[in-house]
Amino acid sequence: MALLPILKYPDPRLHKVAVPVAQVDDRIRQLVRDMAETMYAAPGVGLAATQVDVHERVVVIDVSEDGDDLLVLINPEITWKSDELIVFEEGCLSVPGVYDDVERAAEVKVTALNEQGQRYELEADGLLAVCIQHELDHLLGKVFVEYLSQLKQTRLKSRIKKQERDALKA
Ligand code: K1U
Ligand code: ZN
Repeated sequence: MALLPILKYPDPRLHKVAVPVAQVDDRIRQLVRDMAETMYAAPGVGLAATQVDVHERVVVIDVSEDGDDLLVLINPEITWKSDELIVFEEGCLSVPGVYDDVERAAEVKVTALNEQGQRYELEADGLLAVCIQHELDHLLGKVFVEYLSQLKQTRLKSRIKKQERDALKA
C-alpha cells in the first residue's frame, strides 16, 4: 500500500476530466487501496482519483463514525437528484484550511461498479449525498471553491500566492 500525494488547488491538473475505467482489474484495485489509505491518513471522508493525479473515474468515500465503512465507486453516475436542496459547510483535501457553505441536492441516487466490477445502486442523503456530489465534481474537473463568489475565489487565490511566497522566504 502507498500514500499518494494529493494535488493542491489551484493546480491545473485538478481541472482535467476523468475518463471511465475500461476494466476493473488489479491495477484499479491497487489504486483503490492506495486511495483509501491516503484518504484515511489525511484524514478525510472522500477522495477522487483526480486529486491524486489519476484521471479515471474512481472515488472512495467513508462517512462512517468509526471509519470502517469504505464505499468504492468506479465509473459512478448520478441517476437522480432531489429538487430539495441542502446547504453544507464543505472542505476539500485539495484546498486545505478552507471550509465554506455549498448548496447541493439533498438526496441523490447513484450507480457505480464495486471492486469486483459489479454494478450497484445507492440512495444517499445528508453528508453522504454531499460527499458523492463533491467527489463526482472532482471527476469532472470541478473544485468546490468554484461554487463560491468571485470575490471569495480571488481572495483565496491571493492568499495561496502569499503563502507560497512566504514558504519560499522561510
Ligand atoms: O474531496 C475531498 O477533498 C475530501 C473531502 C470530502 C468532503 C468533506 C465535506 C463535505 C464535502 C466533501 C474531505 O474529506 S475534507 C475533510 C473532512 O471533511 C474531514 C476531515 C476529518 C474528519 C472528518 C471530516
Ligand atoms: Zn475535494
